[in-house]
Amino acid sequence: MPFDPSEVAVKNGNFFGFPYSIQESNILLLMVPWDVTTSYRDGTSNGPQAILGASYQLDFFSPYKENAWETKVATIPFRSDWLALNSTMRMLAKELIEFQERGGDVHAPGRESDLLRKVNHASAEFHLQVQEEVEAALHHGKVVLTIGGDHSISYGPIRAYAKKYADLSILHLDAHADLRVAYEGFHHSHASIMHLVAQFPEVTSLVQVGLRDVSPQEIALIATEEKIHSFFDWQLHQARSSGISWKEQCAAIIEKLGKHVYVSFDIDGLDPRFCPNTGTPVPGGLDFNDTLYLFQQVIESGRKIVGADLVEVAPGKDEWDANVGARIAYQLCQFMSLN
Ligand SMILES: [Mn+2]
Repeated sequence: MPFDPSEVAVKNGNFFGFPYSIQESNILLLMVPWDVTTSYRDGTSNGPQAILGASYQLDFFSPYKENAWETKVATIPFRSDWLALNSTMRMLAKELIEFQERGGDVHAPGRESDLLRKVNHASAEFHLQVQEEVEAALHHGKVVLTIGGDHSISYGPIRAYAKKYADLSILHLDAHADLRVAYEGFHHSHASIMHLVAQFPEVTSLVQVGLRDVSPQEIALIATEEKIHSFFDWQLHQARSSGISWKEQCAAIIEKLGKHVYVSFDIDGLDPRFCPNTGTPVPGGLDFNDTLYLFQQVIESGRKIVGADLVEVAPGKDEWDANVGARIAYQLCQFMSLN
C-alpha cells in the first residue's frame, strides 16, 4: 500500500512512522542514548526513544519543502547495548561528580582517579563506535541526523563529518558555549564538546548562537580563537530591541559559515518553554520559528546543511519536550534534504 501522509502513523520503529528502508533513504536517523557526564539533571538518555514516540503524532506538511513526506528518512535500529553501557557508566560518573561536590580531587591517586580513568576510557570507545556508525552511513552517500543524548554525543558525528569535508562549519545553537576543558575531569564532557571539535583542523568555523550561560574563561577563549564566532543571546535581543531585524541578524550569523554546514542543536538554545525538562534550562533563548527561519536562510544563502544533531532533549512527565524535539528533527530532515 502506498504511504498516505494523512493516515494514522504505524509505530514501526521508524521516526515519523515512515515506511522507507535504510537502503532507499537519503537521510538516516541515529539514536544515541547517552548522558554519562550530565552535571545537573539527567534523563537525556531517554530522549531518542521519547522523540521517536512523539514523532508518530506529527503531521507532515512542511512550509520549507514541497511534499515533505516524500523525503525518504529511515531510522538505524536502536542500540540497547549503548543504553546499557550508559547506565553502567552513568552510575560511576555520578559517584565522581558527587565526590567532587564534597570537595574531592579526582586526579589524586586512589579509587576515584581509577574510576575516572575507567569512565574516560569507556566514553572514548563509545564515541568511536558512534563515529564509525556515521562514517559507514556517509560512505554510502547518506546524510545523518544524530539524536542524543547529552551534548557529548556530537563528537563522533562531527569527527566523521570532518573526515568527509575539509571545510566544515558548525552552526551551534545552545545556551552554553561548551568550551570547557575536561569539565569535572571527564575528557568527553557535554560541557567540553565544542572545545574538542574546534580543534579539528577540518572545522574551519564554529558559529555559536543563543549563548547566555558562559564562564569568564570561555569568554576569553571566544575572544582569542579566530574560528569561533559567538552570537550571545543578550546581543541578539538588544539588536532586535534597537530595530535590527532577525533577517539582518541571520545574515550576520550566516556570513561566518562556510559552504558545508553541520548543525549542532542543543535544545536548551531555545527558550525553556520549549524544553522545560532539559538538563540545564536557562532563561531567555531562541524562539522556535526564528530558529527554523535561520536554517531556511542558511539554505537560501546557497550553503548546504550536510548533517546535524539534536541533543539534550529530556522527556518529562508529559510528551511536550519530545514533541518539540520531534518537530525540530522533522524540519532538520527537510533542510538536510535540500542539498
Ligand atoms: Mn546547553
